[in-house]
Amino acid sequence: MDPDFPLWLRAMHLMNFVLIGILLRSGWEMLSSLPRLWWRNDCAPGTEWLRFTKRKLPKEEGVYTSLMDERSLSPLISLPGKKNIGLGRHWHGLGTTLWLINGLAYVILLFATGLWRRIIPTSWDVFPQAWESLTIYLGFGKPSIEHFQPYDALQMLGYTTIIFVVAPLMILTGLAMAPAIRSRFPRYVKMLGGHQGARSIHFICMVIMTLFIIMHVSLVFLVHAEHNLPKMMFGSDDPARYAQAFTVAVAMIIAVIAFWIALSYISLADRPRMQRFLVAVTEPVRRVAFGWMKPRNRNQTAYTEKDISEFHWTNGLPPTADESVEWLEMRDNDWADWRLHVGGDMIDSSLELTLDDVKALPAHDYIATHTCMQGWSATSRWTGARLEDILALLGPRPATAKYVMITSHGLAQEMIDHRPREPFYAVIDLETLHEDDTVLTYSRNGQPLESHLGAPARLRVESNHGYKMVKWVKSIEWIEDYSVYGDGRGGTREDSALQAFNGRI
Ligand SMILES: Nc1nc2c(c(=O)[nH]1)N[C@H]1C(S)=C(S)[C@@H](COP(=O)(O)O)O[C@H]1N2
Ligand SMILES: [Mo]
Repeated sequence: MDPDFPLWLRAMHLMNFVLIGILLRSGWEMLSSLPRLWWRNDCAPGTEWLRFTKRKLPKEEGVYTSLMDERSLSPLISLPGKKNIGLGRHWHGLGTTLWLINGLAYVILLFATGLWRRIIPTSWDVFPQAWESLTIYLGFGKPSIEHFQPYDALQMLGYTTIIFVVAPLMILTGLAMAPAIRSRFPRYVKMLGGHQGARSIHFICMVIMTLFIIMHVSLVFLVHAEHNLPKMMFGSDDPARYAQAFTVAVAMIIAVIAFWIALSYISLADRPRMQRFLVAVTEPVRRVAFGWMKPRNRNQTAYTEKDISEFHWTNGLPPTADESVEWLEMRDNDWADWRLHVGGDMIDSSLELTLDDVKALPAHDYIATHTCMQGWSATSRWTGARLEDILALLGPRPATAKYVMITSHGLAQEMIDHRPREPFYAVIDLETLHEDDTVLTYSRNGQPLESHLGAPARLRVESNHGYKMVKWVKSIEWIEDYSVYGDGRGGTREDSALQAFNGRI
């Protein structure tokens, strides 16, 4: 046995292969839900630097929704495939957690055992030597086996770049896409080029990672496989065991690919069950990873007037006559008859507020970046009344009220089982309710809310993804538990797209 290829190294290498596949495949699921990439944070139509769809975006705001832009990928390609961004995101979360644990343990062991010396170059000679290897490869030759002790200069450079540059960059840009980070550390996100910059860099790193994997696996089989494969499989540099190692390696690769695809089909077989499982395992991790950061910092000043977006995507179009004649009539009457119902079954008193009543409450005004979990973003100035101030008009919180449910005049864009569409709603917990920027807004960029953005009033929950931000708000109610409403997952996007109740990340 060659101690240079200890079991931990081989096991973690295999684990990494399995997990990277999960991350790539679930990442493609997310990309397919908004198959465009931008550097600009307003995601204006026609300004994307790369797109994977032939659809042309209308220049006009509010006629095209991001849900319409979704593409469906085969479960053979993405995890789980078939427009399931909610499950894709949960898989990405679970994959990231396991990949981080595996990767961290690997790097620690690398340094603890001194094995880092053969991966991280310590001499400038690595560059001329790598160049020499490269010219040999380019001439379709193989560097002789003496170069590999156990890695040649080109491998050292490749591995070091992937492990210590590309992987950390993926972690940093991945974090920047989380609203938990975006809303608390906006300057950090700005440094990476905003949400879209982070998303684009994440994508480019993914491409580098994918090309690396293809090259890496090919070279293992093409260059001195009789040495590589016995080392990888058995930890021994014994060419006599090549046939055995080759068979085990190929069988393992096939088994891993079959496992990746099986995850897709298992997920699709019972999507709500898979959502429950994935949320149950990822939620505690989120709590540990992000829980310590509460409460989020007040008085954000990171975004200023010059960050305000020219264009704002839409998700969900204004209610039509089959959705709410009431809303259309109120709109035509300039909202004079609009009433916001504030109450709920668990409380005897209720209120019907006019728009002026809402405007009479202390106005909260701020600039923030909206991120839809599909991938687009836009920065706007919002003005409104804090949700907690509105609920305070009812008196103290009923003792058993644990959540607030906000319901729209508009209907859900689609239901998970294609039953008739039900009113769009979202539920937030008490902690979210009391956050600084949980606001019922009536104005954007100093103007009354446009119809497509939720006129006359829409919810903003700046610590969360867009799916909590109910537009065309009809009622705000105290509730005890959300499991009795809708499909019981705490909101329309949770019910129909299997997003997590916790929309912070
Ligand atoms: N009533 C209603 N509210 C809604 C939606 C919807 O479809 N209907 N979509 C949500 C989602 S997923 C997002 S990202 C934001 C988009 O807000 P915007 O259209 O103002 O950009 O609205 C949220 N609120
Ligand atoms: Mo969204």
